[in-house]
Amino acid sequence: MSGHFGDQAPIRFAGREATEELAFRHYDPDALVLGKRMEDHLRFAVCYWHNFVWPGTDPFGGQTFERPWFGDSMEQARAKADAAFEMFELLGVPFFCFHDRDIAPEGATLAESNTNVRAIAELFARKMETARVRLLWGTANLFSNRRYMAGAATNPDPDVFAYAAAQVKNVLEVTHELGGANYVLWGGREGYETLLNTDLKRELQQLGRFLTLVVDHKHKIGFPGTILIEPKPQEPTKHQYDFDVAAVYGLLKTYGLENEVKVNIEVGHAVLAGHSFEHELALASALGILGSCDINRNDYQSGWDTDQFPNDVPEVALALYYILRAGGFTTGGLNFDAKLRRQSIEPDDLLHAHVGGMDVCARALKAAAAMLEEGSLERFVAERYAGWDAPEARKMLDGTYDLAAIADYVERAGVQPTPRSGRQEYLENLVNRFC
Ligand code: XUL
Ligand code: CO
Repeated sequence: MSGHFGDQAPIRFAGREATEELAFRHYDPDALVLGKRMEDHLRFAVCYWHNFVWPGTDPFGGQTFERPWFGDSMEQARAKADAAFEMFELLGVPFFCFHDRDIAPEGATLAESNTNVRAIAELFARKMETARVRLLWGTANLFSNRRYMAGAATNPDPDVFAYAAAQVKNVLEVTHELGGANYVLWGGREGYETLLNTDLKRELQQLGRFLTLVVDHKHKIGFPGTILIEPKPQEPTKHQYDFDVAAVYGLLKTYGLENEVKVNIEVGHAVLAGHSFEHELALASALGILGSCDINRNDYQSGWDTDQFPNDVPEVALALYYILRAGGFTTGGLNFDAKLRRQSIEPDDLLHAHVGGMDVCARALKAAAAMLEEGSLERFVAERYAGWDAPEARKMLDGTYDLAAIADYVERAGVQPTPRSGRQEYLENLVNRFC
């Protein structure tokens, strides 16, 4: 049957020697890496919004993509679902993700909008009876409509807080019914433009209460998935309360939610926060809140969120190295929160983008696994801190020694630190041998 992607056959692994353009050269779902299938390591997801909703606009120009399902009718929403599931099948991805407003048109009232979302979710459920694709996460769009221009949970108007809470309740329940592995809260506009009109302390308390309400409802309905917050430092608002992993951890600690909520780390958001992707991953792992990833890349020149498909193997390899070291994903995965460039207007540009991204991640996974197996990096770090295993060193950390006792020890033992090389260049060369 010919669909949106013509008579394109499902895309298969064909190895490095593949002659067809649309083939996986590295992503072999069944290949074992560190004893686990590649598909189960990477847990790829296709996002609904950039692929099937975004019209190709930029600040200077309007729509460049012409998709037959663009429009506000339920019929178009169903056609969009058909194209989406066609693409999931062609790519063989195990997961997808959506916002409520991606999948169905907004109605005149929230009840009407929720009915539309439910109708498409029922269509998804029917399609999922035969399709292999599963839901990685669902989320509510609490940022596009003008009612949310001053935030959702952090809005000065309690009616907006209530509306947002009701919207999240619906999508959380729909996500649960579709067997979603996670539920995501991206801050959207949870931040502010100017302090001159903002009660920052009050807004933070509202955000804490909102998060608690969501977690309580998750338990009430028995949703077994993970609640994830997706940090982003700015854009759309000048100051976002969920700036980065550290800021989100602070929020979670403040509201006693650090064992309930994890993070969905996006490459481009890490870059906007002035961090590297692997820094955010390593920090989240150290704090015990590493959940899932939005995998894309950002333009280091532009200063905004360009959401490009990943194509830098060493960058992704380092990221996957820290994910593997953290034990890999449990409920999380790699969601391609990435969009085409606006001149890529052919239907198969969507396929090329994902095939390339999946191959980059597969190459990176093999490199990361090899780094881990070879062990030099881990050994170097372990040896660098080996001094802490000595009895006197332990006493400084376990509370045996106070400041005075440490000072005595320095005198008694004639402690004289000897600087040692951090060997950064050697380690960078080592990484390059695997990528
Ligand atoms: C925005 C962003 C969102 C979230 C889901 O920058 O990344 O698409 O991933 O709301
Ligand atoms: Co994202």
